[in-house]
Amino acid sequence: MRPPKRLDRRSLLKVTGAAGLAALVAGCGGPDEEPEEVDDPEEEEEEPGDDPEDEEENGDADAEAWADVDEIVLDGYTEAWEGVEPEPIAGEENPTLVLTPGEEYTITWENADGQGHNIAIRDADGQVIDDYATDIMDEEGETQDLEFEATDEMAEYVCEPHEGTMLGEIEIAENGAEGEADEEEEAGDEEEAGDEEEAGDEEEAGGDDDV
Ligand SMILES: [Cu+2]
Repeated sequence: MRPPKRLDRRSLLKVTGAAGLAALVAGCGGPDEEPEEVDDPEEEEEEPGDDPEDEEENGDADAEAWADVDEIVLDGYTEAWEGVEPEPIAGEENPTLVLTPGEEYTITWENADGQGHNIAIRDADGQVIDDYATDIMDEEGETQDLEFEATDEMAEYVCEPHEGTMLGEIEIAENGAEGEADEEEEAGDEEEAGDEEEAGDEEEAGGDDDV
């Protein structure tokens, strides 16, 4: 009676992976087309008005929206990072990223203004974690990937040359993996009956009692 959530997630991963590859290939030395950017004004109109208070109150909904996310897309402007994907951060400046510890993520960002930017992940003390810092890239339209595994200590992502403006928070989801993570435990089979090992300690009493 298990819901097919797992399958959905797997196939989704494959699809995004392939799309990511295609985007990469297209971005390398190809023509200046950007197949990924599809302007769809209608879609924007359908979005309800931005209501910051609403967003803050919907912490659970946020966590749910981030549950299956493993690819994050940002545009790098000197003024701020701008969210592109996933949906909850689209169009947002220096969006907060909600990550689940132990999950692998890729941040792909595009240099949107031709200034020298990079991306780094820091802990709460402002220290870069595990060399998660990319080389500075200053060509407009260029993209860069940073792959990492989320950990509890991650607190912020930043462009090191512009840490005053290009800095966003990382929020670590607690128990975010509950019920849907890559658990391989198929609960149920209690096979551990039967092996009653006989602890054969036959006490050798009274060895040294020579009287
Ligand atoms: Cu920058």
